[in-house]
Amino acid sequence: MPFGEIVCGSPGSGKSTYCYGKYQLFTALNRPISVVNLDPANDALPYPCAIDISSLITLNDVMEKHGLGPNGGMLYCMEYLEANYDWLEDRLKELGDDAYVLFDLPGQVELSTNHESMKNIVEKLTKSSFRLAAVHLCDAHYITDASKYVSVLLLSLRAMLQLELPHINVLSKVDLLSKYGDLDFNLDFYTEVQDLSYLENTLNAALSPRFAALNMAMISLIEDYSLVGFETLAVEDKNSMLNLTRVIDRATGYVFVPPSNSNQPPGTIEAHDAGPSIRPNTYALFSSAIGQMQGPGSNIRDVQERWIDAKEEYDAFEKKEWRKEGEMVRDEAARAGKIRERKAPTAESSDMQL
Ligand SMILES: Nc1nc2c(ncn2[C@@H]2O[C@H](COP(=O)(O)OP(=O)(O)OP(=O)(O)O)[C@@H](O)[C@H]2O)c(=O)[nH]1
Ligand SMILES: [Mg+2]
Repeated sequence: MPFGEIVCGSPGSGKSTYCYGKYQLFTALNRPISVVNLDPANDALPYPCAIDISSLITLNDVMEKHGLGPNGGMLYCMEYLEANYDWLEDRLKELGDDAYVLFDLPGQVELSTNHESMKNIVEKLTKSSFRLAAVHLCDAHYITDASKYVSVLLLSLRAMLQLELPHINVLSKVDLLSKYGDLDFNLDFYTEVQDLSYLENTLNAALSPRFAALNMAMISLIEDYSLVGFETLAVEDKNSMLNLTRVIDRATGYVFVPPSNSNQPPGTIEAHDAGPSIRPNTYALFSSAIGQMQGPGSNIRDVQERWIDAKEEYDAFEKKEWRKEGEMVRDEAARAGKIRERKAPTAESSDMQL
């Protein structure tokens, strides 16, 4: 049964970068992954692409041929993809039953909030036995302003109701948060969508009384349904990526057990007596998907400490560790080179053997 993620979110929220980051992480972990580009305007793809909508239709062609602007053209492309769903289906079948597929969507939010084509495509994928989760990225920058945070909450709720999939909202680019000054509340207030009435003072200070009241009415609607929550993501941070992966695996029910003959993942230390029979359990990092969430980055207070409260100290520490690691790799390579030199038969010794 193939699994996958519908990666959606507003323009520039980091969808394509996330797909590339996940491709690199999974490749290092020997975990299957294929990326499907469904953005017909994406002409500089950062990742190796298994299926590219551009070989079916491109935004430029549509704009030229039908005299449409970029946004109308994008909706046309999605309707065209829906009408030609068999094109996508045939290519997905070629990826096999064990595929794990990331669908990189365009940034137009209406595609995941009110336009029907993407919803219909998702329905068709689910019917063809795909187990999917929606990963909805929102730029973390929006939590620095109360009224923008309210609109991100509404947008996330709307996407959840539209796509009808197991849904994970993500505040992306948390590594940049400290640049925008102090937050009004701790990070967990925003991710856990705790008692939002605390936003009242901030909204009253920033908006006219009528708009502040409207925002408060929207807040109470969001609280009534208590559906929205957020994970966090800093795409270049391995712990952050692993934590988000665990959350998504949990939502889809994916359990990864590498084949018994799989190689040891790079950077891990081989136990002396680790034969092939115990290897899958040793390296099945994700087989605990249904277990407790643990590990660095799984606690939101740690995320706050890493990226907001003590970012500079952590950055300096990581830099030092990378330097050490680099030196170790260099020394190891030099040592291996010397051993190879010693082992290589000289012309004289070869003659003697003959
Ligand atoms: N610092 C930081 N930058 C990020 C992160 N994720 C993405 N970016 C940057 O954000 C910018 C936009 O990223 P994209 O991946 O192109 O965003 P997108 O959502 O695919 O954009 P569209 O396809 O245009 O909707 C790029 O400059 C990325 O390098 C992150 O976690 N941290
Ligand atoms: Mg993109």
